[in-house]
Amino acid sequence: MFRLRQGALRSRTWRQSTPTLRGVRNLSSKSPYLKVSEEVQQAIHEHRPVVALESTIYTHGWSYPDNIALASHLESIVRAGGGVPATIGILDGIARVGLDAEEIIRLAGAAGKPDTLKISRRDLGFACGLGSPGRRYNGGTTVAGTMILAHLAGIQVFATGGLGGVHRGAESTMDISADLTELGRTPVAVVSSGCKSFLDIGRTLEYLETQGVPVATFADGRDGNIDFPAFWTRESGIQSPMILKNEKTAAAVIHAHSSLGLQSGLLFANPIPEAFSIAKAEMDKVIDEALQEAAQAGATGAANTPFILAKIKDLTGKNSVKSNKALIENNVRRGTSVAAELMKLQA
Ligand code: PSU
Ligand code: MN
Repeated sequence: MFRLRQGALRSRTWRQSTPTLRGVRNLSSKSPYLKVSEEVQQAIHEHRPVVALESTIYTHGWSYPDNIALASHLESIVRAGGGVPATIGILDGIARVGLDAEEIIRLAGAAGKPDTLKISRRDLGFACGLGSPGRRYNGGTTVAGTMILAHLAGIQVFATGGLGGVHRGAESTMDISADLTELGRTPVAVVSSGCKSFLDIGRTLEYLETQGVPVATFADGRDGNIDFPAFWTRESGIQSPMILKNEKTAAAVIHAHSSLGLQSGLLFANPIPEAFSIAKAEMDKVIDEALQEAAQAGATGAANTPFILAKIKDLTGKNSVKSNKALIENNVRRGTSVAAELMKLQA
């Protein structure tokens, strides 16, 4: 009864465009391919801050067992901030929103295996629809894949490390990450550290503009022109289209965007903490080498990003892993706080 009234009185916000709890239950029970954990369903019902976390970083980025440590640490950061984490991925051919600790260990343990998939929008049907009893697919969801499933579950905020983008040379290869079109069509706010400069950051921002995606960078007390960050470095040479003072202002933007019924996602860039940033010149050299090796190896299409990321990791060693960890943690902290501020506005 209470649930019905609440639904009827709800203003035109994202919550209206996302499935209601009843919708989620229906979706979960009607579709054998989607399972939203009880904890996440409950948290959404109670309007607690929920933060989506992706899993391609565990299956195609970090290696075992570091990926498990990272996954559990990120979840604990969300909880410490008063939120509920929803790690998202595909396990045994079922799209899962809110994997538990054992399930994360299973998925992370499948990292690097040839039948562990990297799942973006186009891959969801294959990952869930193919396979045979006892041999269903496992896979990490990319930013795009994670956004889709988060939205189906009614989650509005998602924190990650880096975002896919327009690849250098895309004017001939047309390699543009499906993360960008997803941001154009799925109303989830993504907190990331921008994108790595093996991508064409200028064109990535142009593409996001075309897709109607609000893009802003957290200023943290800085004035004047602020760059859209390039993952390891706070500077990219490309100015951020907008800047945001803090999590509260980010939440205000999400609230206004959704209240207007806009169906696109939002991208909030959170620059790497200064202490962990790596000099641009140093990274440029490494990236050039990684790009050359990718070209020589013929790593194109969906294999391109994981190949380059692995090369960069090889070439930079421990230093870049430490920075990578620091920035993801920082994004998850920030994402949790944005989700908490948003819940206050939507109360
Ligand atoms: N960029 C990074 N780290 C990552 C990825 C991208 O710096 O882990 C992953 C994310 O899951 C992202 C995906 O969504 O790669 C993009 O792949 P593609 O370029 O094939 O769309
Ligand atoms: Mn691509």
